[in-house]
Amino acid sequence: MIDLEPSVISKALNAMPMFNPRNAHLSENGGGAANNWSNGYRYGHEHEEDILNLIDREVDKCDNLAHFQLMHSVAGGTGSGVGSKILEILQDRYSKKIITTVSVFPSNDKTSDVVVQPYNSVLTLKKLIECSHGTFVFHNDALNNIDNLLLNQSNMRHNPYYNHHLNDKEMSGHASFQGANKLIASVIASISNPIRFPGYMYSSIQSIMSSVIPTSDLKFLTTSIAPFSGGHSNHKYINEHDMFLELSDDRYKSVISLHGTDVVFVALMNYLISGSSLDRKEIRKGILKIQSRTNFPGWATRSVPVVYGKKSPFVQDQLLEGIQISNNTSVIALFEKILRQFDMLAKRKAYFNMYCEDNSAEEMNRVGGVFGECREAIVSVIDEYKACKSASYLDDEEEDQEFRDDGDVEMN
Ligand SMILES: Nc1nc2c(ncn2[C@@H]2O[C@H](COP(=O)(O)OP(=O)(O)OP(=O)(O)O)[C@@H](O)[C@H]2O)c(=O)[nH]1
Ligand SMILES: [Mg+2]
Repeated sequence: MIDLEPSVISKALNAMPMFNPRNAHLSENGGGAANNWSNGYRYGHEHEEDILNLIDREVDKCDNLAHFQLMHSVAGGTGSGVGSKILEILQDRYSKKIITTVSVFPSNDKTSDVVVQPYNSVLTLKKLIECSHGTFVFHNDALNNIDNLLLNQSNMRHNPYYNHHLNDKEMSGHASFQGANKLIASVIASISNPIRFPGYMYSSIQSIMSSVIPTSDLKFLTTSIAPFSGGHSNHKYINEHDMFLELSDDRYKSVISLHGTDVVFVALMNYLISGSSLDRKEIRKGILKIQSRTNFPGWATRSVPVVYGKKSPFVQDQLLEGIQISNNTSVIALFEKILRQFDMLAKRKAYFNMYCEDNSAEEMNRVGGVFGECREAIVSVIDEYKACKSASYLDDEEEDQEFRDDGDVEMN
């Protein structure tokens, strides 16, 4: 756990007494990274050895290390800048291990109090494109929407994921990120369920990731969690089939779908986590329904893998729960919006000086060049997600040409 504001770390340690304080990195100076990616990245660079020691110490305790997961925000200074440096460190030092990230994207709806958020987001996205093998995208707008939806639902106080720990003040204020963070925490915990309670399938991160990431260019993942509707009293009536439908409900997804446009699903995987046996007939019915309703591109397998997760023996409630991991084109809208905000600032070179080492014209040009490269990398991810909608996406043009040329020779 790393933050440049000591008060944040001490609050987190107080809230989580089980967390080993030796694994918390505190900045001596305090004060945070002032919402600036460069400050965070520089700090990470200067403290690389400390950060490495912290990681290595935990790695040494592992018998069979498979994977690293970075949890961060892309918009401030620390999560984005230090997070980017950590991704580089991990890629460099543990090149054979899988790296996934849980990346929180800021709200676009509200006017941001920090004007340079688009710069930080674009700089971080470039590192995610380079270093992460799979990124779970959590968009604060989508999480806020779920928040509001649940607040409007009767009985939501007892929702198994959401509010049953919130008191009245929190319910009425619904301020801060408490609800959003609970959702994120539930999803992350569920994703690793088959690894922590292994069954005969999907008990490794490789098998999960390879089911939802068909090519390394398409690696930005959306999640949803269920049940939401009806609250606790109806929970026991939600069967496997209902669960699948709820998981595919756009309103409960961690990235907002493009309204009015068809979202194409490259891959989709459902988890069913239960303390008792599952009804295979309802599962089959659910899969068929999802397959008929989901917009898969022509080249995709259309299969809907199902992970059968086990409930922790420490959890009293053994009722059915589910999550969905999908790889879909709704990230296009999110990334395009970030780029539009980025362009509005960058075309005027606004606040470039905050990212410069000195005030020289060369340094301004260097920063402009770096920003341009990052922008290009994001445009190419957007293009890839647009291209994957086509049925011929996986066709190799060069191979096709060779094939056609070979055909010509034979014909002659
Ligand atoms: N979902 C969620 N989003 C958060 C949370 N904290 C911050 N954010 C989002 O992340 C953005 C950046 O948060 P900061 O706390 O400023 O980022 P930081 O990484 O600590 O960086 P500095 O404070 O600049 O050092 C905010 O604008 C929010 O959009 C949280 O607890 N949950
Ligand atoms: Mg901070």
